[in-house]
Amino acid sequence: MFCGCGPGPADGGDDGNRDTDTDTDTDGGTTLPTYSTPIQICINEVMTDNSGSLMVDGDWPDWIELHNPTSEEQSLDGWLVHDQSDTVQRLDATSTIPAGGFLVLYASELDLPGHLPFKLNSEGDVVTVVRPDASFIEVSVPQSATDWAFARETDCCVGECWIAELWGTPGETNVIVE
Ligand SMILES: [Ca+2]
Ligand SMILES: [Ca+2]
Repeated sequence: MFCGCGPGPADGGDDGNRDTDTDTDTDGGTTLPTYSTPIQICINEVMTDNSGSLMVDGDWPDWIELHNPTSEEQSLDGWLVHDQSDTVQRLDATSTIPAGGFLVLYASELDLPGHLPFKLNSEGDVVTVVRPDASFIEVSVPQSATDWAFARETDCCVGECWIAELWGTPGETNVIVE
């Protein structure tokens, strides 16, 4: 059912801000759509097996935290979210992230606002967020123990800066608990 986003016309990666690379367009042909404001949303933190980290709507959902490090509010209207299952959620105009803010999506299979129609696999999963221009950001989440989040050491840090953190910080800035 879902197609056209992988490997995709853009470079993917997990830093969320490489849309303006020119290395995907060296033949002088079509250029990728560009935004007047760079879209730098990142997948900031993921929990695939939540039993005590975050309760929402009477449920303990798996969750995905997105972060907007820019100085402008970002609408995610029309963006897609999926994992390795076949289920895809299209976000609507209610999905916005304030400047410097966070958006937590609940992977619960509950049919409620803010919830996704799939759960995440604690044996390991891949979370993908697809922008309207079909470029995407993606994170491979390793096998995780109950209530351990897979989190960037600092918000939207680039590269191999992921750690496992008990409880995580859903909806708040990522901090390393020493
Ligand atoms: Ca799960
Ligand atoms: Ca966080």
